[in-house]
Amino acid sequence: MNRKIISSVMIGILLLFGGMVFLLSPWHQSGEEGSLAGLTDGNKSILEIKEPGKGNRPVKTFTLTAQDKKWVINDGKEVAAWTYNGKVPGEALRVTEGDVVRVKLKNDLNVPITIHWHGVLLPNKMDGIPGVTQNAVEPGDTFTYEFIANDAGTYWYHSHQQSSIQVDKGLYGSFVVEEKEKEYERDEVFILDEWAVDQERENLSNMGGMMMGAMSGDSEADTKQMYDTFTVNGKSGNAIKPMIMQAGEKARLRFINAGYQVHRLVFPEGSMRMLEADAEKVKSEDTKSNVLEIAPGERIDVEFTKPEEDAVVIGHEQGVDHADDMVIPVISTNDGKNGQQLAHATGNAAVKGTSYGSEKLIFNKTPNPDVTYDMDLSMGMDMGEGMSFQINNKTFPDTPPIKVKEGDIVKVTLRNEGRMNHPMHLHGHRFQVNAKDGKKLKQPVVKDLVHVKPGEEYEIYFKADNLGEWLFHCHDNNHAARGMVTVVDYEEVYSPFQLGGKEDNHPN
Ligand SMILES: [Cu+2]
Repeated sequence: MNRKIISSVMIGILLLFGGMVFLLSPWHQSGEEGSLAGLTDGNKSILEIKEPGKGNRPVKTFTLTAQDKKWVINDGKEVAAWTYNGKVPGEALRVTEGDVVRVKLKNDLNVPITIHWHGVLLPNKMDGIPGVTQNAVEPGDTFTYEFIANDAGTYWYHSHQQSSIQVDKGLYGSFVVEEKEKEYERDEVFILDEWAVDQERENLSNMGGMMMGAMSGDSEADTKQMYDTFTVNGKSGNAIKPMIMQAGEKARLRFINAGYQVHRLVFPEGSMRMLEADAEKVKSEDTKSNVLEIAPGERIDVEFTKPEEDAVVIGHEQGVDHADDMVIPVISTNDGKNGQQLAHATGNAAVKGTSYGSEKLIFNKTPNPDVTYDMDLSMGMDMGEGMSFQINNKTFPDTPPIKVKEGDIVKVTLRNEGRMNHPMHLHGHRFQVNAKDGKKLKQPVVKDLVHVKPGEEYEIYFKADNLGEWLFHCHDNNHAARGMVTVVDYEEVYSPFQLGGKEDNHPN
């Protein structure tokens, strides 16, 4: 071939490459500006929705200050984190069911932020979505969140302003609502995450990863490329503190996946039984599996029983890059051995958030829906905006909303036509998963996040019983930032807030 042709082809490839780096970098967000279609009709502002009385319930008060912090993940691995109260994860919040929770957010960062209470059923104006339920909290400002913690379970909180960037940088923490009568004395929270410690690598491989993922069909290639370190409660490998437990001792372990990759944890055989998924109790009669799969954004609680051996580990399934970063040693004495070098157990078939039926259902038989919505999840390549993640071939804020009236029963069929995983999360409601791939589930599951893998289809039902404007989006925040977001839009109410604007409201 002619040398000139070769070099002009090379230049073309380089230009394309360079353009993609710009277009796909996390700082290049698609244009969210103005009011959302459908969110401006309705007679009542979401700020005027009547709230339940708080009576003389106990009030638990917290202050969360968002601030910069150099965070040490492990020796030699330090990141410039954004934190709530100087820690990654942020301050762990614990209350008792029925408490009034009052959290004052103070913003000492130089970017606007919010707090979203992931999984908590609360009034719309406390949901923390900039441009939908509030204005982003500007640097130096404060905002107070207040709601009743009605339902015991494991939750988490995180910023919902530019969440693909802000959650990535550490703006998240656990929120546990304890039962009035606690079943387990020993109760621990573990938040799983991935970090791009080498920031320079991040932008480049973000693009490369997405491209490769799209071409190779690897459903996680985008995030695998981008992140080089796994963490448990902000630490990795031998910096993770072991749990000290005696043989036969039982503990409740609450796992929260704050990252964008699926994590599979391998437990010693016979030591793990699932208790709850997304704060809903499950019927886990079968305890044969020792592998727990946790989707991005998902919470799963298990009962763990310490085996006879002195030291064991709960570790990430092998065969995945950085698996050795994610290991929780469990040892019987604090004698300096930290257990990290122990062999991981080998796993059998994994259990996950939809493996067991829920104890309490919303619908005892398949209801007749008032509203049906087919949600096709797909990937697109738009040369103007880079790679996009679509709902019904549109990207947010142009995605068609799910229009409901208070009291409606809503059926949504989620279908993943792309080649990447989409953990879809609904705010302000729980839904019941009734069918997968066209087949009725023997045991329906109540959740607020369903992990839709490539080719899969789920039928979910929920009751429109919480007036407001509520996001329904992919919890791989990189996908949300590139369009995979829609809104459950109640006819009766409107949002007085705007996307973009001088507040710079960017919910994804
Ligand atoms: Cu997704």
